[in-house]
Amino acid sequence: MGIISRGFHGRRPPEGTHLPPGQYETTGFPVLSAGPTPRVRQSEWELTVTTETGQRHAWDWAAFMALPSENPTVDLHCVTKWSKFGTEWSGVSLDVLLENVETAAEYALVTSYGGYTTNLPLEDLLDGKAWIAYGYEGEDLAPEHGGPARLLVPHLYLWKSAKWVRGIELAHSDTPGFWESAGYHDYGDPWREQRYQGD
Ligand SMILES: Nc1nc2c(c(=O)[nH]1)N[C@H]1C(S)=C(S)[C@@H](COP(=O)(O)O)O[C@H]1N2
Ligand SMILES: [Mo]
Repeated sequence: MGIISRGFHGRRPPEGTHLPPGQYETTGFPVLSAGPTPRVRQSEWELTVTTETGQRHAWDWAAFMALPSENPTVDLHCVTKWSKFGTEWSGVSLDVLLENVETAAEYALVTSYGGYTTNLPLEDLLDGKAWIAYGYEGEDLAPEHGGPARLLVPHLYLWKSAKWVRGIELAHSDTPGFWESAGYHDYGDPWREQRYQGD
């Protein structure tokens, strides 16, 4: 990967604070899905990255599992106002996945099995800020939480963490995803309370 600047738009939490403005802590793990849970077998799962020039990179489950993985512990913040602290995941960093992807794109549109989409700046997927997660608390990621694999981008509201992830389309321009087209904020920084358009 090259060329683009690696700024960080997300506001960092004040020291010692876990709870963004307007949020409350929950210890449960609510399921929020806009439709039915797609059942995707590992054997038929594939993740593709497509660049702005049409270059296509694909990983089947075996190729994906052969990549080095990490065990991030992160806080989750849902726009419906619950936050969950200290969740433990297994996943492959987007830095690893995009290492050999030649692109000058600034935006990513993430697509899911089932049709969900969400958009974010490419730089928000880089520098240790995002993973393709396949494990949760030491177990396979449950289907209702996005298994076999989901995007995990915890510094933005959780609607950006696409469950049942299937593709990442890199582009020079920003295309709003499912919730972003329905009035949610284009970026979604919980520390700036960017819930809806105009926030
Ligand atoms: N594919 C897909 N991903 C999705 C959603 C969805 O409906 N479909 N919902 C989003 C929303 S609004 C939230 S809050 C989180 C919820 O994740 P959870 O169900 O694991 O708590 O998933 C996000 N990712
Ligand atoms: Mo959400």
